[in-house]
Amino acid sequence: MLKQHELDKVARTVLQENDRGGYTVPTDALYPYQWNWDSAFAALGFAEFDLSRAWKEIETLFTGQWNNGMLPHIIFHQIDDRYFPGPDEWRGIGPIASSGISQPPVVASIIRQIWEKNGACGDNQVRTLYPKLVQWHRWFMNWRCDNGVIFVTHPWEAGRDNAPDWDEAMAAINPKNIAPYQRRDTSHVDPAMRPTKYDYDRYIWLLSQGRKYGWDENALKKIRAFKVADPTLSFILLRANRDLMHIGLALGQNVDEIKTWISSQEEGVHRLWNNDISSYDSFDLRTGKFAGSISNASFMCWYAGIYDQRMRSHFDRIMSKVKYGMPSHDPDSVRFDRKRYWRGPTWAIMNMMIGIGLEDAGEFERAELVRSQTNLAISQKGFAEYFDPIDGTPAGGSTFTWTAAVWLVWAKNFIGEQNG
Ligand code: 2M8
Repeated sequence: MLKQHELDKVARTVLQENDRGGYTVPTDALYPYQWNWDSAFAALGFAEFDLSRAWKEIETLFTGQWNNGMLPHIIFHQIDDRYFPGPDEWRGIGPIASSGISQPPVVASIIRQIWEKNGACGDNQVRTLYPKLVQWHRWFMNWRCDNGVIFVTHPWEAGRDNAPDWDEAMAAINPKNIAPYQRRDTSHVDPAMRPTKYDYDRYIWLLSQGRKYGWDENALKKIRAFKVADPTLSFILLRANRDLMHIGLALGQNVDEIKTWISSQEEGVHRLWNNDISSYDSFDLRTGKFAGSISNASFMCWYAGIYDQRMRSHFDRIMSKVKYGMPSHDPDSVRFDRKRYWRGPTWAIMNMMIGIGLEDAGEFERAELVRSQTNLAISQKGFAEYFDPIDGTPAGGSTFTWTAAVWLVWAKNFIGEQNG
């Protein structure tokens, strides 16, 4: 096991080696492009030792912003055949080749975090980025909001690709007429740690629908086959809107519009509460049915500033069963699969957001528990994409950008009441 300062050095090296000049890939080969929320976490990591590089990361991300405000989930700066589906499949309509959907909008919160930590450094960057953030958040409120709850139109939009949250909605899709395709992910990573072919057929079919309608949200709105209200997007955007309002006020901007978003979301997130399982949950907006899934996103309520004590008992129950951080799905569920991606493994970024939320809520012991387990995973097993939450086995890609960033900015630092 490496010592803390040695790990710091390795974490910095991971970020530097994944740097492709102005943007950072999540990891080499498996994900050779710029991903939206990965990039935001990369910026947070860079801000620990190279502030100008941190701002550059976010500026490069926004070079891919579409005219309608959407910030794509992947920006294809340079063609790389090691990833599928690439730019020819997606045919995004932005200034740079991109995908056609977005991803959890952590950027505003990360910008605030970096800006506040570094005083006046970054004023110019924040002033330039602010209107772009407003445009992006407005896109979410216009196209992904149903009475205050935020929904996904593709599992990749939530970032939790094969989570059990989407099982029923995915089962309702008949992926007919998709052209034959060849996956690349399973040539980089053990297929047992990745989504199945059944999932990929549906991912690709949903993508082909978007492409067919030229990513015209107005047209797509009428034919959507997948529309699931999601705690990841709902909670992350709520926090991001609060942070955006804070930034706007600091810049002397009128934030009335953002205030209306926040109030509508504060009302809306309650719709995610599933009484049958006493938890925040996803629900299918087409059928009204809950997914019945207690996931790591269910615990992001605190991150959104919803200080709901009802999630505590699930938190304590689940955390008593694992050693390496909050699993992406409830270990007591029959759908729990400890190695398969978003159906069980633990993810450093989710742990960090859960921990930050708990700390904000004054729940220092619980925050420290998630932090110390994440610390254990990384210090024992390295900078993996995700980990088996029970025995810590590293899974997915290695030398992973966001895991390195989480180490530098959060996992290595003890959380106690005195720090709160
Ligand atoms: C994973 O998703 C991509 C598609 O976006 C994939 O599997 O090909 C997810 O874990 C997602 O949240 C993440 O941003 C991306 C890159 O790390 O990989």
